[in-house]
Amino acid sequence: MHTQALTLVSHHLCPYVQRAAISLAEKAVPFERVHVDLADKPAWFLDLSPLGKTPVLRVDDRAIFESAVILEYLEETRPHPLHPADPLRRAEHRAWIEFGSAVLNDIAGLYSAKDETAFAAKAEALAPKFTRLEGHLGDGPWFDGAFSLVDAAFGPVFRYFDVFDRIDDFAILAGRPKVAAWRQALATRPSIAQAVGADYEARLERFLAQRNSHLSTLIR
Ligand SMILES: N[C@@H](CCC(=O)N[C@@H](CS)C(=O)NCC(=O)O)C(=O)O
Repeated sequence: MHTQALTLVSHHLCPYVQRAAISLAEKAVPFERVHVDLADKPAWFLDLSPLGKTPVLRVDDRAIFESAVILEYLEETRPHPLHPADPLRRAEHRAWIEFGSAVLNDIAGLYSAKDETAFAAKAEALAPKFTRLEGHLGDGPWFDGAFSLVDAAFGPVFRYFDVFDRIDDFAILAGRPKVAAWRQALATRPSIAQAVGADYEARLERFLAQRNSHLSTLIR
């Protein structure tokens, strides 16, 4: 029985924060959530977060940064494992979580691309990563057997596409039936659905519209 108070220092749109929120929900671990403005970082946050990034998990008066590290800490200390028991499979899962981070970097490149050419280049870099996933996915509904941290990492990835799809059909995920089924399964998982606030999509759309990017011009 853990008595430590957990606080997830968050940003409303951060996909890395969502990973930790999903893990905590899957493990039924109570926690508080505090949101920071990353455009105007408070001093207390910079004290806790050496890289100035969310998420940070406060455990009583200590603080852990980096989402992958937070996930591992929760695996080691809380019930309901989300990693496979076999070390090799667990290593594979960690690798695919890293792959998820690379996909998130590409997504940030996509929504920040300044013009149509740069946008197309970013979309071209992103699409093969989903082809790779299509080749790796099995019969579903989850990435590999039981719901795992890889699923927790990709729920926030597909959430971006829910908003992108409302702007235009960029066909980045098209023609990949296993990816489509996985995306749908992830969207219905309560821990994933509840990892963001009810106003997430409106907030993301506002954020994208204000980026002075190619995507911003498509929103307007
Ligand atoms: N490698 C980090 C990435 C976290 C990250 O990039 N967080 C973003 C928000 S989603 C952030 O805090 N950015 C603020 C900044 O870089 O100034 C992790 O996995 O926790």
